[in-house]
Amino acid sequence: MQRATQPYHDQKPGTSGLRKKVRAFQQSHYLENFVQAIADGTGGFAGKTLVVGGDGRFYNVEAIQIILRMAVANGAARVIVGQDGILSTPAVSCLIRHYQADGGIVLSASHNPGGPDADFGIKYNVSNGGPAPEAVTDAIYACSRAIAVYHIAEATPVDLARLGITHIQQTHIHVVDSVTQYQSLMGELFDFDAIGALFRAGFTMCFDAMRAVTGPYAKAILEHTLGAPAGTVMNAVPLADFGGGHPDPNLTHAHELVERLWSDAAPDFGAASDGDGDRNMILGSRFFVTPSDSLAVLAANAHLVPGYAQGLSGIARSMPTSQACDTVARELGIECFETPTGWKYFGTLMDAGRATLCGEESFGTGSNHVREKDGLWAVLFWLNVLAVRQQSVEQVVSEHWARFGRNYYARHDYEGVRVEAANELMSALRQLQVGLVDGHLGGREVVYADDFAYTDPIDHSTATGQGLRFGFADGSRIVYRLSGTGTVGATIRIYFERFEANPAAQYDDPRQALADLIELADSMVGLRARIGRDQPDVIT
Ligand code: VG1
Ligand code: CO
Repeated sequence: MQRATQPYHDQKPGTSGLRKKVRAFQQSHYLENFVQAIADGTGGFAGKTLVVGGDGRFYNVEAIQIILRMAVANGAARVIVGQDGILSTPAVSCLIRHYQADGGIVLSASHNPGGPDADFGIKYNVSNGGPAPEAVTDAIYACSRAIAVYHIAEATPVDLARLGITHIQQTHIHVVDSVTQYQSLMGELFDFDAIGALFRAGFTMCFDAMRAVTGPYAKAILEHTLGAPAGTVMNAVPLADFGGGHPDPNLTHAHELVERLWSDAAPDFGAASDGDGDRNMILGSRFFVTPSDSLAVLAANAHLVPGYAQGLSGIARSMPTSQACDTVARELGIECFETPTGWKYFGTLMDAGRATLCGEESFGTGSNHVREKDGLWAVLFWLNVLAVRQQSVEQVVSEHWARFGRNYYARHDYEGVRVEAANELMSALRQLQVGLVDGHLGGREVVYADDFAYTDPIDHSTATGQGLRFGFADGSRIVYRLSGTGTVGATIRIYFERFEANPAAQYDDPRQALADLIELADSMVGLRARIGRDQPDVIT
């Protein structure tokens, strides 16, 4: 059935798909328009195989039923759906690759809160399993602005609880177990026997699923397969509103886990994942591993893990991610790439066999086993490394710093800032950059000052305006970016990094090591006064 519609003009995908308030998605035809734009912008769904699933947040199931009826009306041959509509983002990527699907639709707003007054999102992934590159999202956006009709079948809702195949017109709708395929991929990469032995020897861990999508995956793998005691996974049942919290694995939002890891009865290892299961936080007993360090440690220890024992082809990190992994890449004699923020920029490098591990400072780590970042994968990688090295998290990281030096790192986020104030701040910073190279800022010599631009080494596509960088002669830097995933006002992110080669001179507290840079970032254009804030909302 064909229905007439009118375009919405705000359906431009951001860093990771289209994210809006649930209420925005509930506007008449809003979701339908975007799904039709995905079909139209990718050559139609006719004859294609798609994977569909989401993180279980409010509106997940309603959206899936609409997408299924639209896939039917647009002529799709086959749709693979996770049971109860549940699929983590890395599991969608895994299934697209496993079934050699043409693409996939992920319903999630990741770490943003869920519920009728909170956030929803929709993202299209292409046939390599990764987020659509910009050329594709541009085409989808263009279609969304010109849309006049969409296609939707009349059909009763598909029973998403029941595994198996339903036929509607020419389309086979295949409801699959959300975990099985993903778990089998993890079993190929990691030494499950060694990790199981670690648990049998009394090693303790706590995994916080934050009432989001990784609960069923973590239970199945950690508790039911690897033998971790029941209760190792906390907040394991996905809820439509994540229990009212932010399912964001950092020291601020995963505070329940953090309290346990800093308590007298702290387990040996702590980890958390986000709403859609692609982020991870790694903790030791009273010890926090920055995501940038985690990437570097995994790279330096990859030879200990079966799936990576044959060596890494290269490492890729997003520009604001610390340069800790660059040092490891140099030592290993492999390539290291610096890309814009967002997992979509890693796809070409992994497809071309140039990057094996990829990471972002925003608690994202992954590899070429799928084309998304993967929270539980990072946790299993750490467990495998700990099982082989028989050391604590703190020992592993301290030895890493002693060998490679330490990149002190922090990110400050100012959320819900007035859009005009944020834009004015960015223009003031751009002004300040003019003619700044070889000059000084706060007593530091400036060696570069620019707006990060990127040319993909594989397909030569370009991205500009990816973050204002101020780099200093001692290797330290400050980066300013506006977030592309928020749904209210603007979010300003400021990233600080400083390298210390000599372990003897190291500070315990990164805040101390970065104090001068933080002060400078505020004073150079009067940041706090401009946006009327005393302190950041979140520090990671
Ligand atoms: C943020 C992170 C970025 C990440 C993106 C999607 O984007 O900074 O590194 O790729 O979220 O992650 P932004 O534009 O808000 O800085 V997820 O787990 O929200 O899909
Ligand atoms: Co996420």
